[in-house]
Amino acid sequence: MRDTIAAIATPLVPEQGSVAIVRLSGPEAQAIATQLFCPPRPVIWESHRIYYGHIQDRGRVVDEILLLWMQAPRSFTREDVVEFHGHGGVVVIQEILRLCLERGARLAQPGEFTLRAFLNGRLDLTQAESVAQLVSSRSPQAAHLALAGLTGKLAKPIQRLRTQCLGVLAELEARIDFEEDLPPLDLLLIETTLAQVETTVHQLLATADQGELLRTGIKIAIVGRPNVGKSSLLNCWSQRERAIVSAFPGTTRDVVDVELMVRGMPVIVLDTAGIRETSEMVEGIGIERSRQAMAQADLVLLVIEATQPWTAQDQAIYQEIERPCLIVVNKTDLAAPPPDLPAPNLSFSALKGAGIPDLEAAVWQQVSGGLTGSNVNVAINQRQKQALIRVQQSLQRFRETQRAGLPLDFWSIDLREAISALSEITGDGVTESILDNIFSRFCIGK
Ligand SMILES: Nc1nc2c(ncn2[C@@H]2O[C@H](COP(=O)(O)OP(=O)(O)O)[C@@H](O)[C@H]2O)c(=O)[nH]1
Ligand SMILES: [Mg+2]
Repeated sequence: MRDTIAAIATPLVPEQGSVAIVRLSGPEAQAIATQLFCPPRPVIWESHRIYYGHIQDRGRVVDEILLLWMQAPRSFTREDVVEFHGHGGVVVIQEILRLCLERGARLAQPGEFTLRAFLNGRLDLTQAESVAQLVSSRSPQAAHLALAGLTGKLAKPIQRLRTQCLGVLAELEARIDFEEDLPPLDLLLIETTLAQVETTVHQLLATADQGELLRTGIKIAIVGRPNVGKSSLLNCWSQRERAIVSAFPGTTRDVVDVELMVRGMPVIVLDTAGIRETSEMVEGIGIERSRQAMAQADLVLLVIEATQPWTAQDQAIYQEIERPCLIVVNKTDLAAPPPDLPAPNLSFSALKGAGIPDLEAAVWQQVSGGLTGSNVNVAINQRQKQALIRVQQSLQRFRETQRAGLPLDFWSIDLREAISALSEITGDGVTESILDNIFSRFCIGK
């Protein structure tokens, strides 16, 4: 029997939020609540009802609250759960928590409510991880992916793969144990089944990078010669006067960053010092930083100006770029873009604010690599990616073992390894340390 845990489930920010919640989960939840809660009339406890009353400590009123009672197993943790919804603020809610702890609850570890939901079979591990992802989502796209995971869109294909592998394993094991009583192995069927498994694994693996980008966002560096309008582009795109714009070349000395949303994806845009030969020290340091930003970016926007042809300087900067690159031809209010540019390009005018939809479309295209927003249904995280790579490797070894004509026992070792990697993703038979690692990244109260 597990103990009863308690935590503040809402953020603790002074003067923010008009409701604060303490959550209790475990066998003693109701007993602890009864000791603290004073309703105006005697309460007949009914699950999933809200009760009005006060929290009292030895006759002293601590807060006026609403109490939500959810009886096991119809709760997030599948345990008895009580939530006290108090008036917000930092002090009072902490006092309610303290009273719960005094009456025998234990302060929950980060992620422990979700861990219990997992241990009690309400969620599998992919869903539990999606809870953390949903909470930390910084964009609608990322939240969309997390919700897909939470509703089991990732768990289902993984379970299907596992069932398919188990089917093949059963065939093998049966032959190992009772070879003489059974028809020979259907090698063709095994091959097609495992080929299907590999295709799905491959497809899932392809979602990892997209998922990562949608969750954490991408970095875009704006680079180019001095005075082509890099800072103007940043200001125009972010609709803020973030970077200093001037007619003097060499104005921007340091990297300036702004966070934007492009089609629901978080994007950090870095404006950099114009790259040129200089003997001026501070400008030189700035240019060094431009180069660093350029090397670390997921996408580089090389800005040139329409009033000049593609110059030797543009070419020199272009050759330094080792990341995916788009050329932005700025100042098209003054002249038409020069012909024959060496990379995908688009027309822009920071002065007129023209070209932003095209720029965002091009950025999205570069990043999503053909996947359109709503088509990204699920995305695996790094842990799931590592496990799927193990599945891939095991199946590869399976083939080699089979080709080498080794006995069936050896085939089954490889297959078992694939099954165990799949089980690790959903949490069927995971180790304590994997769980610790996953749930320690949650916040307390989740
Ligand atoms: N006509 C025109 N001038 C621009 C445009 N964008 C920037 N400028 C001007 O070009 C000069 C340099 O701009 P700035 O953004 O500081 O360039 P940076 O050195 O590349 O950051 C400033 O005088 C801007 O007003 C544009 O789209 N059209
Ligand atoms: Mg500038």
